[in-house]
Amino acid sequence: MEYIKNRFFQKASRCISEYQRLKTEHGDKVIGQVTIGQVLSGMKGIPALVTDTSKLDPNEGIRFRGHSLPELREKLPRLEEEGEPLPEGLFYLMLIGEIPEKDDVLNISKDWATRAYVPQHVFDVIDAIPRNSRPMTQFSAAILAMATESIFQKAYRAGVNKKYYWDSTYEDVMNLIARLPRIAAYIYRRIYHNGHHIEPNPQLDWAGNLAHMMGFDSVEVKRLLRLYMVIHADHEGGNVSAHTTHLVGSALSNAYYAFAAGMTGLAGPLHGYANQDVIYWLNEMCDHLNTDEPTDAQIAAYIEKTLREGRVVPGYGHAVLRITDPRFTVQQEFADKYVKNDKLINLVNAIYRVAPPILESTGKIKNPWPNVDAYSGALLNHYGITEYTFYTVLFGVSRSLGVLASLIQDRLYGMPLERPSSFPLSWFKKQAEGTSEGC
Ligand code: HAX
Repeated sequence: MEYIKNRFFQKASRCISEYQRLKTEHGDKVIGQVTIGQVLSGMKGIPALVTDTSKLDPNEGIRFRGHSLPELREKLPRLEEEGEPLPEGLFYLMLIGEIPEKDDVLNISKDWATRAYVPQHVFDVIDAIPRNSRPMTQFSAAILAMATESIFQKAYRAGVNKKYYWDSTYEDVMNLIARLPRIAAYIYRRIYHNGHHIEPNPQLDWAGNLAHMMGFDSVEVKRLLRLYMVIHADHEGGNVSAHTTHLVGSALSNAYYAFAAGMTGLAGPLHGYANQDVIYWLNEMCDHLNTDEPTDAQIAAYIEKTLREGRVVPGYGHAVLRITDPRFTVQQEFADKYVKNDKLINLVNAIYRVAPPILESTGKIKNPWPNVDAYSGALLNHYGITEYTFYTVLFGVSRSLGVLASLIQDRLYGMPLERPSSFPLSWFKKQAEGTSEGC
């Protein structure tokens, strides 16, 4: 499949000189200002990262290389007329910047199938971790253990010229993405199915094979996982998993190190863990109310109780978005089309009716609308993937597509070590008030 690599190089290499030219000729151009509020609020909104794969608009949602999710569900190649696009096509789009032909997508599927061999020591590492430890602990450790395979690391040690770093990183990225479904499914079967593992089927597409190895061979589950892998793939460069992968990669750490670090960020409750936290919180609410079909008034009271206790309502709010997440809407449309009367999905829909005005009335939550995690667990649960502690691993498999496509680009552009400045709190106080006394 060298032609995909060549196509990427042809398209992206035009930007290498632009990157360097901007740096040297326009290095002094001011593009924004940084406020103390931004620094003390987690650097929100500071234009500080270069990411080509996708861009998030607060009032519109995610666009991958300029295409919205509904557009991509129309335009990206799919296996069946009624099916969902293959995530391989989104990867191609993010990497190369063009909507692929069906053959390009099928070729990526084949390429990844040939790269999907996971070395035995990676399974040994997983098996050495207590079975009841969190799936994301096992997932991150397995990715790290696979760094023994890094082609970039060997090329670096052999003294390869830095302008070719992107080439061995491309190989690492393609190998890593290809192997993630096998690792994820291995962890799933290990924890929830007594270690009865299912061998991969190289004839299947990437997401279809993941469903198969987890033990789901129906058309419906494969369709859902293809959708899932597309909508979680990328969310521009500043979110924790993407930024961490980029940051660690900027030290020339190999793709395995960088992505494992990104996954430990995804594992946090304010990020990807939210998809399991939603189900935990819904179960907790139903237990508390002693019903799985609470009224709107009961839901409202429970949300208020959650806020009073100083906890977050998982699945709601966002650091950038100021609308209902289009990834939520896409899943809701999917459920409306294919699912009839599921109690958990009905509950998720009821919370969407009840929660936003309550969250808005706090006056401090900037986005009272649901994010992607508010819906995903209920859909997976409906299709039989009920083990919600596993959901963040599925998110992680998908997220590899965007953040690792970006890592190849980082290498091609020759992006430097990331190293912002930090100051003591007293310095900020001095900037604001002219004195650092009291700090
Ligand atoms: N429930 C309760 N309080 C919330 C809240 C929620 N859903 N969302 C925001 N807040 C609170 C914040 O904790 C913060 O409180 P303090 O001032 O007391 O610290 C205040 O409202 C202002 O926060 P914000 O500016 O609106 O939001 P942030 O950019 O700081 O945080 C989060 C964005 C997504 C982390 C936040 O909305 C949140 O905690 N949501 C719940 C967890 C969640 O769903 N995370 C997944 C987000 C999507 C994602 O990355 N998926 O992987």
